[in-house]
Amino acid sequence: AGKRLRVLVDMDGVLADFEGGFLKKYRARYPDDPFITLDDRRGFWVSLQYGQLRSDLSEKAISIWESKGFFMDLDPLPGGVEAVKEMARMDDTDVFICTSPIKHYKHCPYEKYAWVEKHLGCDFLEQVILTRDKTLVAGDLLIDDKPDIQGVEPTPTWEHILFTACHNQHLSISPSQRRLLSWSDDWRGILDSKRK
Ligand code: UMP
Repeated sequence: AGKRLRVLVDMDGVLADFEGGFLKKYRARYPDDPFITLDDRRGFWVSLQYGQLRSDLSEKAISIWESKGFFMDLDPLPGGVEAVKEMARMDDTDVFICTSPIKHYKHCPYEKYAWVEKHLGCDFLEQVILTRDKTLVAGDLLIDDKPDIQGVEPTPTWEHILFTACHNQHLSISPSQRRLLSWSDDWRGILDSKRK
């Protein structure tokens, strides 16, 4: 009897369309200001790239995800909800949603739970981990679109699988790092590669 596999799945940019939701609401709220198409996005931090475009745009970008309804209204990314549900039904597999809330806490933590309830069901609320430091969470795999995941633990237990997103698709990564190109890619093979 092998041990159970523990998979940590990020939310923004992996299950929920943060980038698409941001651009839509930014353009609606600031129709006369310049914007960055998803094709031109580079780097994990949206606020940083908008600030480089014009210094006042960093604050305007931040105002979008600090608004009520932003996280709740995010569309699911194709295949993500289905993949996570299938993982949760697999033998000897535990799946957790591991996501970092923004520090403006008025809406985001509540809406992340509400999003999980809406798209995955209330039983899945048991699987939600909100943390600003994912290195402290023990697991076999962390599927996440952020290229550098750091925190106080220098040697996290998980292997980071880089989930491809508009902001990281051009990044060259070390040969040892593995990518998941989308939820149509072979996530089952990645899970199997970690089973002993
Ligand atoms: N976020 C920012 N600034 C940005 C882009 C994203 O604060 O420019 C937020 C959105 C998410 C969090 O709540 O950072 C990233 O969380 P993870 O995807 O790392 O869990």
